[in-house]
Amino acid sequence: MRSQVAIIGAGPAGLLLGQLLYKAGIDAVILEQRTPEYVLGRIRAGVLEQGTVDILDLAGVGARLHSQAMTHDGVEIGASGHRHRIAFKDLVGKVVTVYGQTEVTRDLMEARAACDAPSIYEAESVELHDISSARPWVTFVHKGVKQRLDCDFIAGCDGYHGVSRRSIPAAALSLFERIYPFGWLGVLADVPPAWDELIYADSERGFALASMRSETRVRCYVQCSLDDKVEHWSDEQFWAEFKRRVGEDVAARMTTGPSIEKSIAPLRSFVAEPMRYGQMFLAGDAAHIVPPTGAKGLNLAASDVFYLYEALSDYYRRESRAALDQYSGRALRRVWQAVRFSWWMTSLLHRFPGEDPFFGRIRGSELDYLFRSDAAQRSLAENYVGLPL
Ligand code: FAS
Ligand code: PHB
Repeated sequence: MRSQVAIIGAGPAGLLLGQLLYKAGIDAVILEQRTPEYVLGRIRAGVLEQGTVDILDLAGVGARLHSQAMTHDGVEIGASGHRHRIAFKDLVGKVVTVYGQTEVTRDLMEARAACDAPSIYEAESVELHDISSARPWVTFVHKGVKQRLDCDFIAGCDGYHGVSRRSIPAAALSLFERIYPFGWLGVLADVPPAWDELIYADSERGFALASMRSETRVRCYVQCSLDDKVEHWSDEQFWAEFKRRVGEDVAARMTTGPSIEKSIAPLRSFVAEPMRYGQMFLAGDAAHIVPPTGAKGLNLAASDVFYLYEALSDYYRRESRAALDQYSGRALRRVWQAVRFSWWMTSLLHRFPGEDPFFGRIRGSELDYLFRSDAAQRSLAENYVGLPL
């Protein structure tokens, strides 16, 4: 089997790259270890930057998003018992789109199926070979049969635990990581949101986030300890804790309901440099992870993929390798801006176990400055809505 590009992973990064390459007439095969149902069952991101929406439109998959998504002109930050609105549209003239990653993935899957482009699900034991040569190749096992895919390029879109990054010799990689001493317990429930825009709440008991997927479905999170387990939390316990943190007015008017999904996500900042080795290019979580506080993970995957699509299009259209050679540096510049912002939002809004009192005062002073300063709010706004591609 042969293809111009082998894409490892059918999450948002792999599927979006596949769709962009298809539109450019570049053939690609996607190899995914799981089933489509499993991929769709993972509940993750909820907020899209305008740049991401534009890239989804470029890929031809924005129709349902434009008919069903909500746009938000701001978010609220809660601290010390009151909330302050960060008015994106007034501050920087941009908005964000609330549309779950599950729906983005579903739109991309349906578009790929409609153009009959090859995706091989349940592709096991994927291995990358000769990635630093001009003729890389991939092997995998599908339905018990070992197969080989020869290609010009490999796109490692297989997430943090994938095989692509691990196929790069350790000596060729620089890894940067920060593990946060807490996680997020998230609940999805079919109840109407009692908030118009997202609420990021810092409270004495810890962080909480009130988000949503639609006018009838909420996505809510509470900061939890690293040794917490989902089974430790009944729905009633979750809602009681969420209400203690999100603010009395919201707690008083909100409805609760049974969780249709409940999971704990660990929080880490992680970057692998460079995002390229030979003919293999990393994109999305395969190259970097951010704590979800800044709503950047999915959006970074989209910008990586856009840069890689442009570079591959240049190569196949004009036989130019310049953009391929610039890919890693271009992507990493935006990655580190998002890593910094996500680290800052996480440090600002979470109480760290055993936090020294000095840092606690610094955090309080930072929030006080944020609530008083248009300049500080403009800085948060321009990062949250997304820096230019
Ligand atoms: P993904 O991990 O989504 O996809 C990688 C794909 O590769 C998967 O389908 C996997 O099965 C496949 N794969 C892995 N190894 C393979 C192999 N060896 N062979 C073949 N296939 C392989 N971001 C936000 O913006 N907001 C959030 O609230 C948020 N919450 C998150 C919660 C959790 C638990 C996690 C893990 C991430 C969260 N993220 C969030 C980040 C998330 O949205 C990612 O940024 C996004 O999924 C990145 O997409 P991909 O890079 O495609 O990686
Ligand atoms: C979500 O809706 O899942 C979500 C929104 C914003 C975040 C993190 C998660 O920062």
